[in-house]
Amino acid sequence: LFASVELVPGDPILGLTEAYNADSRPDKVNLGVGIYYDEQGRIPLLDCVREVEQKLAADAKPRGYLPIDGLAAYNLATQKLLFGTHSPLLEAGRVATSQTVGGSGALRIGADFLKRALPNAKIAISNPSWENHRVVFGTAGFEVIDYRYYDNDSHGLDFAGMLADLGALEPGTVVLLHACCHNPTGADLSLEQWQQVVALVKDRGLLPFVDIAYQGFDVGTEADATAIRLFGESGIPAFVVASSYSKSFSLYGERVGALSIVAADREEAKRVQSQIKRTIRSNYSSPSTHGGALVAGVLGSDELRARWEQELGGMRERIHALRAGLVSKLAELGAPEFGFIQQQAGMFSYSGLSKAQVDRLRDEFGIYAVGTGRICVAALSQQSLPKVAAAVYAVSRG
Ligand code: PLP
Ligand code: TYF
Repeated sequence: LFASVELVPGDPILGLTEAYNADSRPDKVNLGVGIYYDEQGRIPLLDCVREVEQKLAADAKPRGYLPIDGLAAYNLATQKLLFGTHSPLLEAGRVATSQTVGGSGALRIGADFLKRALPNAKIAISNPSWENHRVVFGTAGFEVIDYRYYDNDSHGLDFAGMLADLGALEPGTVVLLHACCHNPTGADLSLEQWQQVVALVKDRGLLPFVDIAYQGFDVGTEADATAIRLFGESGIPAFVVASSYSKSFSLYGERVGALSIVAADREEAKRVQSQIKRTIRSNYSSPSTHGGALVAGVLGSDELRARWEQELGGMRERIHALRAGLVSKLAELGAPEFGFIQQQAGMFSYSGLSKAQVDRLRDEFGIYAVGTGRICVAALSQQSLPKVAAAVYAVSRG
């Protein structure tokens, strides 16, 4: 029956972890997948999460289904975190939010909804972008086009190219934007650059689709939501936000995300939400209970929320220190040209290493990075740093 079914190549990033796991070298380092590891090389379980989890276990509840669009307390807390506690959009009832199966689920439900609502719209994504963006929107039936984003030579944003390409898009085109901590490059827009992009998007009648998977990993939860806040203040009639707590709560496997759609008014938001619910219903019916309850439990308590901000700040500051450490080690070794790594934001750095250099890192040193040269800085440790710096230096001079 399935004789003609073709074998699909594995995900390049997740495939790296498989290869890493199979490697028997004791000092191997996995800088492939986008996961934050602590100094001991473990995925942290945040204290604030542990506390809610213990309370939930002590007062164990039956597991009924959640509503199609998830836990109301979770959605409300998510809206405040994204749009601001006193957002006029929220007060006007213009935002329809649904708990989704991770940020990935938010992207896919959003894509399916948009394809139905705007069947002729195309989507523009940054070049490069998280590879799954192209896959998700392509699978939902979108024609995916690129806009310029990254300049390999300067290791930073190609902002002029970005503006030129966005300015040439047909009105009505959906534009996928990374709110902060761009995956894979680590190159972000400044406040002034965001203001220009928001003005351009508004002028041109484009539909922003903001992906925020790393809120709190660059500057803080408020500052990292700048793009959402600016679109919120801009007066545009609609935009979409896909958000994820996978990283910010270190809850990768709980699949905690949300889709928020800003509509023109309360009544439009209601109609949009009814469509979103239908889309979810026909995919997975309703989200799971546990992860949402953890996040809602933390964000619903002033004390636990403050502790979360503190723990998130700890992860953020540790990444900043690892960036600085890597840059200074490389400079010490005689490779000062890697200074740009310190300007990049979030978990990732586009290191500028070629595919051949990445292959050498793996084969000769047991260091795993993505073939594009993306390294996950959040997977370094003070212990692995000297080895990684020496290896990067060696392959960059080879
Ligand atoms: N968007 C971006 C840019 C990401 O990097 C990721 C995860 O790596 C996601 C969305 C999806 O996150 P989740 O694991 O919550 O599905
Ligand atoms: O490292 C990255 O860019 C991601 C990580 O269900 C990832 O691809 C892995 C699994 C998943 C979502 C994201």
